[in-house]
Amino acid sequence: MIPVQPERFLKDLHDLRAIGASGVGKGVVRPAYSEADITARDWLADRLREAGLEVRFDPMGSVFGLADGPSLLMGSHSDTQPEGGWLDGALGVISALEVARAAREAGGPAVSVVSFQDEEGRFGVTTGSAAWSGVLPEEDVGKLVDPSGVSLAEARSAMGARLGDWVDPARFTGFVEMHIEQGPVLDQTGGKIGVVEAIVGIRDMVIRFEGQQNHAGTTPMAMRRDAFQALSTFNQRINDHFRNVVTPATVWTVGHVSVHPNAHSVVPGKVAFSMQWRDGDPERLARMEQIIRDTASEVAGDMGLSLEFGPMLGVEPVAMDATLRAVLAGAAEIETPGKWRHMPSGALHDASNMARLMPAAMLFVPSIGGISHDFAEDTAEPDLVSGLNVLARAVARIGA
Ligand code: HGY
Ligand code: MN
Ligand code: MN
Repeated sequence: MIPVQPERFLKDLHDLRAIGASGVGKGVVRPAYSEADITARDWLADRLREAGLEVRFDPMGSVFGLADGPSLLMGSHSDTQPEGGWLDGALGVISALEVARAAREAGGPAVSVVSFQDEEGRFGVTTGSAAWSGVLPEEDVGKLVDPSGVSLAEARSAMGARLGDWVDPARFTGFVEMHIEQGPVLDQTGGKIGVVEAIVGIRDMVIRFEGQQNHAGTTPMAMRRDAFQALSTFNQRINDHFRNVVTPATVWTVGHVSVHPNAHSVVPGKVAFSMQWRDGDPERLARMEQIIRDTASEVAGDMGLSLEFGPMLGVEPVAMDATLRAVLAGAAEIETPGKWRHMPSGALHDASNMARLMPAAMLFVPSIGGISHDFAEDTAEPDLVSGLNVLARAVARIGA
């Protein structure tokens, strides 16, 4: 087992949490390329240097700490959702730092560390690792803009001269990511460790309806071409149409809505909204896409509005590497006997993209109340340390 130091690990987790602290509970606000995000990456770069690793920033702003020669890559992301939890991504980055540092102090195995940029998708879907793995073609990166219209190119320029060339994936023997579950399963079953079998696939696009902006008092209901009513009708119809296509594990979300002009006394003429759906079956994702496109066209036709689909982003469902999974499971049985399980991931992770480049595997620890993507996200510290110990035991086996 690699001689990790839980106190040092927990201190670094809390020091990282302080960068972009929201002031609400343990929450953090570190959107990709924000000042807090870049400060956190510089802070991490210093820790990686102190650990004796070669620091590199790639063209997207993902930051690596590289061991010499072939090495296992470990990590996650340090950017957050607009209202982020202190552990989503950060746990994977800091546990990787601790394992890499302790392994180096113990004379091996060689472990490199990464914090990917924009896993939380301010600009896309797991943008940094998607660009590195080719899931997101280079020419599409330049077209990405965030919901407020800021382009990725503009936001990324804040990282200035830090940005360098792509790191060659061939130097890595595999990728291992620890992450909070972000769901209720371990919390509700008293489980301590999840060994991830597979990660769901995702589709995400912006849909726009445009009707007629008008006076909210003088425009009779029958004469309106109300963009919000179109969204409302669309949402109700897809929920009906999905009924015989989806399973209890399928999810779909309208998370971001902008109504124009967003005023009490104006019939909204425009609406733009995010349509995101996830499932483990690519066939089902494709069928849902067809239903979404057909239903939006039907509503636009029925209500006399125009319709526009934005570019669709996505990542395919992916299975985790069986060999790495078996080592994680063996370590979990030693560290948390009978308190671990194989389980799927309903959340997307950088491991989804890494699995295209090399053998990839993930480890979960419980989320209190199953809460994540919220300032209230939290995990009991003994559970964080259990996860670290499972990693330390597994990486000693993997790297041997
Ligand atoms: O949305 C996700 O699944 C990830 O947390 N970005
Ligand atoms: Mn995450
Ligand atoms: Mn997340």
